[in-house]
Amino acid sequence: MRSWPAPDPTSLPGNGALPGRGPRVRLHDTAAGALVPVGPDSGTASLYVCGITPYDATHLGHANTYVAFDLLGRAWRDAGLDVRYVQNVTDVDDPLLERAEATGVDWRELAHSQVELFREDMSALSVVPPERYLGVVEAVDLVSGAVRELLAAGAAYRVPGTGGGPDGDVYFPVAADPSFGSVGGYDRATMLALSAERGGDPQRPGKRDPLDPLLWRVQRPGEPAWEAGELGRGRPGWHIECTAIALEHLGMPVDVQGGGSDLVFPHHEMGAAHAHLLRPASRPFARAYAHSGMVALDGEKMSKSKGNLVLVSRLRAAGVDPAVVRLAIVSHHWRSDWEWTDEVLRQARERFARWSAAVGQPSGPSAEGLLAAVRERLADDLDAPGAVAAVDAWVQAQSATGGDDTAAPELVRRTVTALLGVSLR
Ligand code: 5CA
Ligand code: ZN
Repeated sequence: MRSWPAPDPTSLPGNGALPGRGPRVRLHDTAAGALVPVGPDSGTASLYVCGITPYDATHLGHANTYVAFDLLGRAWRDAGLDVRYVQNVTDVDDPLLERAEATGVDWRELAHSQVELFREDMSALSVVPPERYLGVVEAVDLVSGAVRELLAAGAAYRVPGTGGGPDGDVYFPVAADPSFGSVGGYDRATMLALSAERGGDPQRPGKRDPLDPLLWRVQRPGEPAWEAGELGRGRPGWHIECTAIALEHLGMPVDVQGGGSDLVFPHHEMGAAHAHLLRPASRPFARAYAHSGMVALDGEKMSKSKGNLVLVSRLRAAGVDPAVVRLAIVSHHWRSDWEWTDEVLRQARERFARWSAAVGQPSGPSAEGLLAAVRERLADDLDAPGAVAAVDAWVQAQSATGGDDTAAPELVRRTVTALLGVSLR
């Protein structure tokens, strides 16, 4: 699948846009419950971020997640690393098919139109595109191959049909992975509750463990399906999709597996368990599991199923500068839960205007300390609000006392563009 146009390469770190280099990046790893260094000392860092299920894209919650991992990619580049980034599109799954059915739109068309909007939004938000952007539809053979491998390894089993359903849905036995549970660290009661809430089927009869997730769903009447050898016609379960794509296009372990905090369990826990059985010698699946906070609207998590959405495309259509939207996002810590309000947008607009005016001046206070401060803040668990505060302080000093460094305004502009991804006007 086509990704989206990249920002101007000369605006990115690591291309001579900024003098010197940033420090090694440390990030909060959900599995360790602590900050860990992420990415190698030199060479290429690998990143897999879970992509959208393409209906009702792109809301501010999605944008928050992809901007968070874009900050990581920029910090890595600034530290001298190359970045190999892969993202999926869940373009076949129950919620997408249900929405298509409910609205009378062909599921392929729905997915196509929403992916198109997502691309435009990501590009408008200056998010550096993944090197590989893959839908499940185009990765079906890869995913069914992984399911067959698990069956051959004894790490998958078939379940008889119930309630008139066909025989042969394939499930993964969570008991097969001795480290199952280590990503989220949840107790069993919590795992059962989250599984029921987030696409699992703990009530399904015939499973060895209620937590066991679906790997392959045999075709039901009217559902899309693909031939998959001994698995029969059907479609992939959700978690195995990301595992199969990540193993094929990044290899294992990946440096960072990312997504929103609603993916810790079951999605990332199950994805890791699948990988541990597929490539036992290369454990763990990821060196770090990183989870961005949830964006809410009117006190509730913004979600497609609830319909309480602020869409990036609607803001753009209403004339809001996407760089202002990005500034509003990076003014919040990537791991914190926060609420989108008109006030958040108003403050970002004002800050953007102050910053733009400041970098348009012929001179200002020296900005080398600012560049070092922004780098230091971002390398410390992507503390973008700390970096924003450092820029605020420079802008404040410039308007209060000014300065005679004629290179400073341009250096501030480049710092903000390259590291925060916010292009000032
Ligand atoms: N296709 C799957 C991942 S394989 C999926 O979760 N799709 S999604 O469209 O529901 O979400 C896409 C990404 O946005 C995920 O990383 C998810 O964690 C994140 N996300 C969803 N809602 C929010 C929210 N309200 N705030 C922050 N991030 C969110
Ligand atoms: Zn995923």
